[in-house]
Amino acid sequence: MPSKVFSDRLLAVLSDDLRPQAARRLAAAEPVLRRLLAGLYGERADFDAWLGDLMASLGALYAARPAELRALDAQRAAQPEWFLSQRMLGYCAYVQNFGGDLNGVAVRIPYLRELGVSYLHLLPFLRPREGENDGGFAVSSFDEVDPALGSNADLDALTAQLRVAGISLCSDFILNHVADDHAWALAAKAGDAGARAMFHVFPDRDMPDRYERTLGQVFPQVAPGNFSFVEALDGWAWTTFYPYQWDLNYANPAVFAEMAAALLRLANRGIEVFRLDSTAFLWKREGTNSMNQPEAHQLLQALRAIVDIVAPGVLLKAEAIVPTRELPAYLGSAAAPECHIAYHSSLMAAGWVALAEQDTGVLREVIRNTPALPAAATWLSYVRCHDDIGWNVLRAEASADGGDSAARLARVARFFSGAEGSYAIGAAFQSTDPNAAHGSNGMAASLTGLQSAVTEEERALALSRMLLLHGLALSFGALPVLYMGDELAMENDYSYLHRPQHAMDSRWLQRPVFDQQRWKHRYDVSTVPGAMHQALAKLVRIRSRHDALAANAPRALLTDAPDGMLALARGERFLTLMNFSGQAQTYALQGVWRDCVAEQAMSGTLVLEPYAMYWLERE
Ligand code: OTU
Repeated sequence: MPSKVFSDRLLAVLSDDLRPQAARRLAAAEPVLRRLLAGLYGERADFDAWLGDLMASLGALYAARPAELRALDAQRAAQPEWFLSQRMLGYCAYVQNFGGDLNGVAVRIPYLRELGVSYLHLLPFLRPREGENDGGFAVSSFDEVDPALGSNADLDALTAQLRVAGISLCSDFILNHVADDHAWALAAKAGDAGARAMFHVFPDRDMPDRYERTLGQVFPQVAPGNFSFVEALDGWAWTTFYPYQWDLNYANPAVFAEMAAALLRLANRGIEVFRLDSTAFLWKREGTNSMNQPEAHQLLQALRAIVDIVAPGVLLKAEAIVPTRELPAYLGSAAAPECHIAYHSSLMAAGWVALAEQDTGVLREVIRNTPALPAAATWLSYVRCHDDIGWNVLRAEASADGGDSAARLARVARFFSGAEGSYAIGAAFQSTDPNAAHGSNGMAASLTGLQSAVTEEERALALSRMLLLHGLALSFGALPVLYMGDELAMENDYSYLHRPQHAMDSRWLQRPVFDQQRWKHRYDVSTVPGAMHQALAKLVRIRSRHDALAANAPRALLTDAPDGMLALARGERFLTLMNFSGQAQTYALQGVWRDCVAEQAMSGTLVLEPYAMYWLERE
């Protein structure tokens, strides 16, 4: 059917004043959308009718988009690289830990502004499953705020206040699975065939066993296997994560249409960025690990085309914790854009490897494997997050020297669980085998030695290591996101051990409640939280003044630095030097530079003390 038929279904819903703009956006994105969806679902007899209905539903969501957000759309469509600025800074927190509830988060807006934050990722706040819910990652309703955290009206008020403060709200959009008490799951359990088809349900173990031959495991200890028997279904549901998180079946076009509409309804509440959770897992294929499949990318590109039509001010962020070589695909290309932002989990993990090994070999390899990006797309850099630091993404880089990557990464994991006289206090995640590496948990401060520090000198070293990792995230060329508590050097939280539903999941070590006492000391540099906060805030300020540090400004790895160091040039005029080792390192500067932190001129051979970092601009 001709393009016009589908575009008309969308346009028909709109008022006269909206139609010209919508028509322009459709001309640009509708052919792409149709091609992608035809590739995924075109074989179905009812494809044209389905697509027509999808377009009509997009039209209704277009019409419902508040004027204020439409204005933001127009502004951002005119300036699509707005989020690449060196003035963009992210902050990530759980609502309940940071502010108690959504209104409590609003109270902290001045604190965020003072730190220079312009992007706030609040971890899941939609109505979760009753009981265990994986920190909110098991969603029962995409249309309701978790009553424990507030109401939909509170969310609307928060997005409005954040917008005024110049802060974009980012929400998780958990599109791979829903909770087993989501309306679709309940209907499926009650015998509704249409609802059952929203999921991957198998009557017996035949297909699950065939898939299992090549599938990996995300939670091998607490949730082994990828399928769960559900009595009420009299069958096996695909459950990549916990048994109560049912994977959605994107081979069913109804799933795509429903989820796209759910995302846009949230966008119309003022959410400006969506963290697309577990994007790697969206499409299943026998004989593979069912990750990073071409169809997963087509689905994301289709979602992007929809956003570009209805809400072009909105950003999509891919959470795909996959090897470096699989990452660029999540950002798509100029011809087929996908997400705007993708977590660079390899860079994050490699920073920690460099600390553990006092050698930047793996980190350099990751940087070499990080390609230049299409315009208006970038990496998300971070020191750590609410999940574990996953080591397996580094398998390729960790064996680039010909060695055994599993043994090497297992050594790193042991280091961060505190073995072998290490300064770190953390926990290995999801592996009982000391020779296997899965992930490591712990707050940055605890993993860098603050919690184990006894002397002033040890505390100072821990602080240097924390700043070093933050310096990497801030200067790499990305959208950096701080993780709540790190800016105050908060340590591990062991309270999860007393909560039976969390005790098995050591990711809760790094999900503490915001520490009001440390916060009060944030200006007092004689305290650890104050020293951390002020030093970090200074780096943020320096970064904001240098367009050489903008996300996609040029970056080059300098090869003349010793193995324990990383030297990154950001164009001709900016240089960051980082010592990841406990030994002093030297670096011969060419020409005269200015140390942006100490505000003094530097030239000749520079000595970097253990874990020291310099941000230099050319004089
Ligand atoms: C994501 O993460 C979330 O960040 C986790 O908090 C959730 O538990 C999970 O999805 C399920 O919703 O593999 O790429 O190894 O890195 O669970 C998606 C732990 C993921 C996480 C992993 C994960």
